[in-house]
Amino acid sequence: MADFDPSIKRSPLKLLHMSDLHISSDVYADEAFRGFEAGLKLGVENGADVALIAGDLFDNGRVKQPLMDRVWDMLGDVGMPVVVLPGNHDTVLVDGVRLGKTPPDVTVMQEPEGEMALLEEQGLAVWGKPVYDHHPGFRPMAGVPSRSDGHWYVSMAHGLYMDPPDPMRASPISPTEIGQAPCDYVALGHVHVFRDVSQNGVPAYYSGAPSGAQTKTVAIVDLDPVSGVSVSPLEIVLK
Ligand SMILES: [Mn+2]
Repeated sequence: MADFDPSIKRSPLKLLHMSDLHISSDVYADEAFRGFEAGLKLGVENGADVALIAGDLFDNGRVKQPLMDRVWDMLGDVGMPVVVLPGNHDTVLVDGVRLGKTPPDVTVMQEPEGEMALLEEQGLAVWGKPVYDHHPGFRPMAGVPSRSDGHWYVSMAHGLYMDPPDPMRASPISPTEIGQAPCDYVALGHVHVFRDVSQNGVPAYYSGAPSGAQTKTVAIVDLDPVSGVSVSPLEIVLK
């Protein structure tokens, strides 16, 4: 259960939650980039304090270096810390092979067993396990560490929420894994539509993708010490 222990002092915090941007897509390269730009802009306009990208920032390993550099520049200039969890399409982001030099305020998670990003100034801890092997044995939400301090605590996961689970599908996420996560919020990616899969009082959402064939969205997440957690989809209309 998400806990709101009154003895722990937390300040309100606003997150921009995006996923599945698929920059450099062979199918909709231009739209993917404009969706990324539009999503960041909505986050800034809505006063987000932190941006979370829950996987599939890039579509494939053929992304050109100048485009990658431009994406890092834009994330570095957005005026808030950014945490990126590599998804199954982000082969350029894992192993550090092509990661290169990312801006100081941009964290790209790398640890195969999961890692914690601690944003002291924002009072936020973010945990995530990057996708190295997109197969049924990889469980993106297995082993979420317990809450260790008074910060807001968010888990990011790139995978497929299923109830009931299908043992043949890759990167599964179960209702129990979400319901037992010791987190204030679970920021999901992989499904390209905004979707609420909260369990047992733990808020968990897919943000949807800001480009592509479905309704284009990002999510704004309000973490409030008094009223709790609220999540709103923001629709993106690309001209
Ligand atoms: Mn994916």
